[in-house]
Amino acid sequence: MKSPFHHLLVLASAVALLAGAGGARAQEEEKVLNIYNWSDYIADDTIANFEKETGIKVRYDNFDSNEILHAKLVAGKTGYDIVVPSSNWARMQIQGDLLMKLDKSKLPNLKNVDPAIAAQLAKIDPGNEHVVDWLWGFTTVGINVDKVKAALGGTLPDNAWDLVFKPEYISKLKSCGVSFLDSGDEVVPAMLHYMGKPRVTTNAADYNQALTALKAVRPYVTLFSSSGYINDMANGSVCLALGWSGDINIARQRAIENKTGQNIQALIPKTGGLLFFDVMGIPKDAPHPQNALKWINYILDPKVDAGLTNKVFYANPNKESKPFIKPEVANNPTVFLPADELAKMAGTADALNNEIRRLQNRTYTSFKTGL
Ligand code: N2P
Repeated sequence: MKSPFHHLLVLASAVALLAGAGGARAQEEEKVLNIYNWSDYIADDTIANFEKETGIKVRYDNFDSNEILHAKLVAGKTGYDIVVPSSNWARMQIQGDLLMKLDKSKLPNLKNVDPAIAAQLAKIDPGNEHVVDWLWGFTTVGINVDKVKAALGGTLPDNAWDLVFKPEYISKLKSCGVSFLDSGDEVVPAMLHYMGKPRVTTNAADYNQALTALKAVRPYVTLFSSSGYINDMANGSVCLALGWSGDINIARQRAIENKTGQNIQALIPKTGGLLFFDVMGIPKDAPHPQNALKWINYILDPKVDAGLTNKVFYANPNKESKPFIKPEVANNPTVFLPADELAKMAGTADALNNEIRRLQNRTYTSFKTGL
């Protein structure tokens, strides 16, 4: 005999079923994805192919510094579904509860991620729960080979950092245009590293020394730029840049394609550049988190990741993408660093905090403004 509660049970499960269906419906998002990424950091067809594949319309905005992205994330309600901070900044954002945990069941392509890269990122995101590598590269020195050699009388210094940080070199290059990245978290750690100190430190005396050394080269910096310097190098109006590895390679490529006659080269400093990993994350208050997961999974397709690297000359984390990378890109040691060079790079394990950011900002602003 059926229990007197039978009808009640049937009713309860029917309600549960309906609620479940309603929940699923509520999860279906409008077909929009808002992305905030660095400029010059994507292939021509990456967005169009995603839109075709998913029917999701992408709105794509650019930034040029972690400082700007971080300020927006802290303020909240950015409207963005995907953001791409560098990993040392992502650590602060994860600790500040600004990024969502990823639903890995929606990311089958995580299987393509090189375990060595995942291990690197686990240092700032234990368990790889919040972020996935977009691309990685290093902060370094780029030159117009012919102009720099001519200005220096034929020879380059042994350590490429000398070009930007030693007055005897940079003073000779001012007349052909010198650009520095417009970010305290680039210029200050680069100088600290050049001086043989950790790129991230809380020692105020180190920052004072860095500032003194930076002030000595300030008269020779003609431009502060984190994106425009690409075209300036390509067309010959900047001959020396403290910039990013891939961007300098983009300048090289543009010079070749536009036949500007400029021979641009990214250098690998003898003492190593500053390694960075830029990572995809989903803001805690993202309006379209499901679409964001679809984007991350799409990017981790081997061909899509290879397309990024082929276009912007930064390494991707995808171990299955190698066969799709053009030989001239695969063989470029400033894209895929040889193991001995990689070992020399100043790593990213020491994340930032607000105290370090204050020290960096104070040093950088004083350097830039001369006050
Ligand atoms: C994009 C360069 C981004 C590298 N053009 C710095 N994280």
